[in-house]
Amino acid sequence: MALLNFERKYRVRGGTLVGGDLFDFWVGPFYVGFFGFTTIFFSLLGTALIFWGAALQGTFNPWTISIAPPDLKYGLGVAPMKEGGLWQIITVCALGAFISWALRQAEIARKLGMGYHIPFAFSFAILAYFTLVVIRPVLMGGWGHAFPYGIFSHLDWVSNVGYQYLHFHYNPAHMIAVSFFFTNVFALALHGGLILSSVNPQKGEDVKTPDHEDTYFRDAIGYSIGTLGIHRLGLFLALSAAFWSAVCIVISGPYWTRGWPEWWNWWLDLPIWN
Ligand code: UQ1
Repeated sequence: MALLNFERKYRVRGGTLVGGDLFDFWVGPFYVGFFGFTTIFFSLLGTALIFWGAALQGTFNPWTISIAPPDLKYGLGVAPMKEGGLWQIITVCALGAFISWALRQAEIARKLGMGYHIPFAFSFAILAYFTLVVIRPVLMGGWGHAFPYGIFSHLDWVSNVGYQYLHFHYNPAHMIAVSFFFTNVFALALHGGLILSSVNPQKGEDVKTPDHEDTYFRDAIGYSIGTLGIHRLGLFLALSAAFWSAVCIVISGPYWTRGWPEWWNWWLDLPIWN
């Protein structure tokens, strides 16, 4: 089917969450909608504020630009513009843009009568960011616990916070998150390899069917999860990786303040060793 043919079929009015028909149009290939406008608004404003912060800092080197959150002395209050207030407004813009994007995904899904799996999945990425810059700082009583917006500076923050808990790899939720990230890579490598091996044959050879794919794994390991199942598994693995990442940072500080290796003393303290 030619591209413009199915565009006529699917680019129809309706299904909007906000704004009725007012924003229900396309610009070139892009659906706009109310949340298209709010996405553009928050991203342009946020980006402009980052450039202002860079100018105040006196550098436009993309590696070293850094917008720091307020000092801990400001607690959970509003900080002066040049002392973290900029970071606070940029955070509002970032959340505004991310949430607008998720709602735009939901509107497009509604227009097409599809499920909400994509906005649901993206919301886990938003949750991970929200946990870092809002939930954990609020639980710890200061915006200064959030991370700075800069390429090197946020890496320094991750390293410093990690060492604050002595050895972050002993954080049990971090262990679960990392395991999910690795399992994701494993599953995507298997899936990508399997699909290419069956539907991208050499010249002159036939494309293989899902039966071939199922049989490959039954021959290899006695089990196939199926063509729908692998995508359910993939989404589960990806969402779990984001979820446990959020858990591992939100428990560091609000729940556990010492080194993570020490947390495992519960094991040595079990009464069964006597
Ligand atoms: C699989 O079983 C399957 O079903 C046919 C796929 O679908 C195309 C896959 O991509 C993969 C990777 C598997 C194997 C996965 C498990 C968990 C056995």
